[in-house]
Amino acid sequence: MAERFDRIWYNARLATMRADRPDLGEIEHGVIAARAGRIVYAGAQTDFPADADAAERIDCGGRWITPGLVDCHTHLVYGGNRAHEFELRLKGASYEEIARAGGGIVSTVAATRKASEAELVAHALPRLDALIAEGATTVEIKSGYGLDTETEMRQLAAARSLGCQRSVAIRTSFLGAHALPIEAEGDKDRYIDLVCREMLPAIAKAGLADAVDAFMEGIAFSGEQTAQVFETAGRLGLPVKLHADQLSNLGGAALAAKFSALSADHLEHTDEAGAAAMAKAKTVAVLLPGAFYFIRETQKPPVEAFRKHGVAMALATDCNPGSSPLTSLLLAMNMGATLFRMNVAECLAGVTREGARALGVLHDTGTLEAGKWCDLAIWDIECLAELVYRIGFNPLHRRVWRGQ
Ligand code: DI6
Ligand code: FE
Repeated sequence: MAERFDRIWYNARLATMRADRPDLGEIEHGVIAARAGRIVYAGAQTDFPADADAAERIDCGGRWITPGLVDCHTHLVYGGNRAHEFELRLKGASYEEIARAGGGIVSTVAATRKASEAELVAHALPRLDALIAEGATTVEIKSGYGLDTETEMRQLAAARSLGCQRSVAIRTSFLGAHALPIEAEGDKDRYIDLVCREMLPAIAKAGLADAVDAFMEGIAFSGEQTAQVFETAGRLGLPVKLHADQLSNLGGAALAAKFSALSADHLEHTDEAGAAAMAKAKTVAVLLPGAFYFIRETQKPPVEAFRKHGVAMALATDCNPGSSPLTSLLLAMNMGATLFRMNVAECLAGVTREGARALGVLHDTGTLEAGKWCDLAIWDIECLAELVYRIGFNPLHRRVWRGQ
């Protein structure tokens, strides 16, 4: 008897993004078959049983299918906005100057503390919807605008709740070590103690975080303080990631590698030794061209060194109110190519396979392969390079999340 599927997409061109296939793992005449939300078959039409039965068969009209997109680094739950700060920057103030003058992250903290969970969700939904409208099926969301236990937990709960309101997988990261709150009165060590003793255990117990992140930087936390957070995360069984070497080289990439971090992110100021350490630890480099562009950074991340050492590169929006008010992975890809000279295959892998790897969910999504969730983006394009090349144009035809 013929095998029965829930849905079959046929007459499609597939960019499977499989790591074991050259380039983008393209298949010109492809079929995807799904059952119970998972891909059962993704491959050539000729190898697919002609008598396969399905509740629904969808003619893709020769369109391209990629894995659903993965935005592996966002801060999209927050209160208020920072348009005023943007205006100050237009008058000449730098991102660091504003942060040091009590603006920046801590001003978003004040607005986030005032917002209820429902308000945080309502404020974030349009941003999430913008990502979804371009085919995102997995989105990471960080806390880090609460900086006290209650608000950090509310931010993470709001992020989780977004995942119930939309058909998208949300992965959360606890970023208590993002900035120093005003009430800490300049005492970073004491605050990190609070993060490790109170916030992290409470958040782990509540199951609110899938990973732990930190901001290691002159205007944020030192390597020692970051290590303290990572050791605590390790004891609680949570994987780590790091905002590393964004504004200066403090050795963040190497520290992330030392803790076998899932990813080190930003990396504009990372040196070759950092890249080599990341390669050894299989830590993914998450590149964030939106932030590079928006704060008019001039130092580019060492893409050549990442290639040379075989470091996987992901691309993400870094959606946040201060340094990257960006809600477009398509634009992030264009920026990755234009600003960082990544090629088309690297850009597409960056928002699919490598984004999934950076979140530790590559076993479940990020490529078109049997066994994974059937998360698809179906595109009205002639060739895949169009996804990277165009600016401000969304050719998404349909998005499929878990086979629906
Ligand atoms: N690096 C960034 O680019 C964001 N956070 C971080 O650690 C900026 C967050 C903000 O300015 O609100
Ligand atoms: Fe960030």
